[in-house]
Order: sequence, then C-alpha cells, then structure tokens
Amino acid sequence: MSDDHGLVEMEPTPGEKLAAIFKQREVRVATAWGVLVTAIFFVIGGWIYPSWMPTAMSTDMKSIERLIVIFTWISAPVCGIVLGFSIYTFLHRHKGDTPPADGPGFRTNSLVVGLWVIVSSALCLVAVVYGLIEMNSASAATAEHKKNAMVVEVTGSQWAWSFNYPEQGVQSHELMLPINRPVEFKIISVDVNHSFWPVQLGVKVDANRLQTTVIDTTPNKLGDIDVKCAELCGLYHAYMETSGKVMSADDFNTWVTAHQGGHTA
Ligand SMILES: [Cu+2]
Repeated sequence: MSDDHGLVEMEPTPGEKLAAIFKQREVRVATAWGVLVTAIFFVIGGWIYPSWMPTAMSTDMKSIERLIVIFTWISAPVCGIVLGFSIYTFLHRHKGDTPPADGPGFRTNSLVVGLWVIVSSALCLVAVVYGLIEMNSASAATAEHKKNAMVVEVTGSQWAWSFNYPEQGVQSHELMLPINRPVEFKIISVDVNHSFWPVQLGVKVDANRLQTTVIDTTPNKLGDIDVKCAELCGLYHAYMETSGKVMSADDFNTWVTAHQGGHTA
C-alpha cells in the first residue's frame, strides 16, 4: 500500500471504488494468489480428499461425505483470500538489516468490509440450511427405520467394545451386520465416556455412563468395518478398536447360529 490514491476522499460510486482498489498491483497479485488457492482447495476438497476417505458403506456415510465436500467448497474462497494475501506478504517480506520506513496509515474500507460481511454471511447461511436439511432427512429416516430395525446394544468399557444382539441372543466383540437391514445401536459405557465410531458406516456417537444414546443407520455395502473409540478415554484409548463386517443375510444367519448362546472373541 504505497498510497491510497485518494480513494476515500473522492467518494465515487461503489463500482469505481472497487475498480480503484483493483488498480493497485499488490491487490491484483494477492487476489490472483487467492483465486489459485481457492481453485486448488476446490479440487482437493471435491476429488482428492474423497478418494482418501474410507469406503462409504451406508447412506449416512455417503451423505456425510457429500457434506464434507460441500463445506470444503464453501470454505475454499475464505481460505483462498486469507492465504492469497499471506502468500503475497510472505513473498514481499522485507529482506536485509535496515527496517523499512512505516507505510502510510490506511482507513477501514467500508466497501470491502461490507462485501465481505455479505459474502461470508451468505456462505454461512448456505452451510446452516444445508446442515438442517441433512439433519432433517436423517431423522426422517430414523423414524421410518424404527419399526423393522435390528437392535444392537453397544457397550464401551476401558478399553474394548462389546455387542449384544437381544433379538438373536448373541454377544460378540466384533460388529457383524446384515446388509440392507436398518440397525439401531443402543450405546452405553460402563465406565468413562467413550465414542462409538464404526468408521465406514458414518456413525459417531458418545457412549456415556448411565445414559443410553441411540442412533441408527442402514449398511448398504458388503465389506469390513473398523470400529474405533473417538473420545480420549484413558491410557489405551488408541487401542480401543475392533473390526466388523457387513454380510449377506444368509452369512449373517449362519454367523448367528454359530454363535448363539456363546461369546466370540
Ligand atoms: Cu474409549
């Protein structure tokens, strides 16, 4: 900012004001960096990051993936502007021993501030509305699944998960689920707070002592599930994990028959 070209004094139209801001070379270069960073984050958020995410094995996981992508896209321009100006500043930092003279003082540019408030409010509003719609459709699905969901009672303890299938009379340390049947998890802890996280199912919910938390999902893809604890719960928190499987209905029935009355490791 070498001088302000009398921007504030002229009081021209907003369009002229904006044009004057962009007449400054440093603003144009920093904006170009901002656009580049936004584009990079747009691509990373939309195509590269989803390819690193675990396989989606339920509709919930699919919608969470979509939510992450859209929220990344919304935040990309914010990140772009901040990093764009940071990159410009870093590349044009002062080198050498003699400190440069102070630059001219500059006043708040109400047009830029106003525009930015409007744009960021609009982005937040999109995020809030989108989030509410997703939440609403998730609770509608829960109400619909309530009738024929298979109940799995999940117990967290330092430092293991165990699963009880009351309908089938089976207990297990592995999470076995039949494909395409809604499952209702009833989650509790016998000691400290844990968080039940079957990664590929897109479910992550607290396991508290004395208070059962309930959540449902419908596995829709065969394959392996990683079950982890997502709440720091003590010395071996990092090892509080087990595995599971989404199986065909037949395979699930075979597994149930083999384990009824017993307790699998
Ligand atoms: Cu835990």
